Amino acid sequence: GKLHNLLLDLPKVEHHMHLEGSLEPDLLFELAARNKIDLPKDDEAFASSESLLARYGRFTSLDDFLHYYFIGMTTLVTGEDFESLAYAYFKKAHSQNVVHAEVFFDPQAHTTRGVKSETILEGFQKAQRRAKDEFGLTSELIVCLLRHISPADCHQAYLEALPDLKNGKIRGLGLSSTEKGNPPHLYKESYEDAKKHGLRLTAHAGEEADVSYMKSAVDDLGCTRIDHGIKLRDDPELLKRFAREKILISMCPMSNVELRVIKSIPELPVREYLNAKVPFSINSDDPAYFGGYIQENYCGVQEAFNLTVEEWAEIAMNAITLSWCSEERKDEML
Ligand code: ES4
Ligand code: ZN
Repeated sequence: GKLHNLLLDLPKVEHHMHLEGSLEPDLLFELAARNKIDLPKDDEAFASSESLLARYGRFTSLDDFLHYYFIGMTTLVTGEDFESLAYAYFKKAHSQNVVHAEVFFDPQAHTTRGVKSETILEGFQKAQRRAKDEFGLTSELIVCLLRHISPADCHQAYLEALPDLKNGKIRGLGLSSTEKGNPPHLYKESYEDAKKHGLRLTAHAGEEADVSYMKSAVDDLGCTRIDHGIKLRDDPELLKRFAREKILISMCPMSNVELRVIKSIPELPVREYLNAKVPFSINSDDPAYFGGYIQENYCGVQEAFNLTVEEWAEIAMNAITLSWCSEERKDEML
């Protein structure tokens, strides 16, 4: 049957969303005007928020999307901009019954334009505090290294984030951007250091590239979570290991369809992962770009797989128990 009302009421945890990927076209144009940021004049997609949204519906690949994603975020300049961005996401997430969110951000995309890391972090922290006070929604920040940038430059960015990783303002380390040709092991120096400090580790792997990238993220980087990770059926031994070690896969169904990684949601390995007890969560990735927030992704999975209440309960429980919040917070959510 259709469980969409149950899925809306279900307390949800989000593990895979990029705050910069929640920048809706209307806010993008508003910030561009306010901050006097020039958007590309040679691309008609930037004529209006309607044309931009229409272009978002025609992505051909991860890189095609990343082109727009990195232009969009150049409109973010002040602490208030980062605060508004994150607060708008938390508010929307709360409206869909998200009770806890672990969210990525890309400091390298901002510091290379002259935005100070403190500006970004202070803006996000204000939004996090407001979300907690107003909605009871808790959140954690995960800093992403951008793998289209050299491992040496990424390591510098990691070292800049390290004090805030150690003091808990940032909960963990991630790896994103162009996957193919930039395998996880290249970023070993940063991950090894983070591991020494006992930090939480994840990486985007097995999105566009093959399952060997997932293996490298686990073996070479020590990741305990993998973002996207939809290629596991190609390595049955590794699949068993994910189940045994409870390595969480943060899937993003609408993202995969919009970026043409799959043709449609039924192609996702949801049945295989449920049968093999590989833990996974369902997430929005870049909701302003892919046409839906977490609820639309949950409903898309239900349309495709017609899961039972028991299966949804298992998905929701795994999302809570494999979160990177405190044990006390998990107990509150269970
Ligand atoms: C991303 Cl869908 C996706 N893949 C890799 N990196 C990303 N950064 C933001 N969205
Ligand atoms: Zn992502």
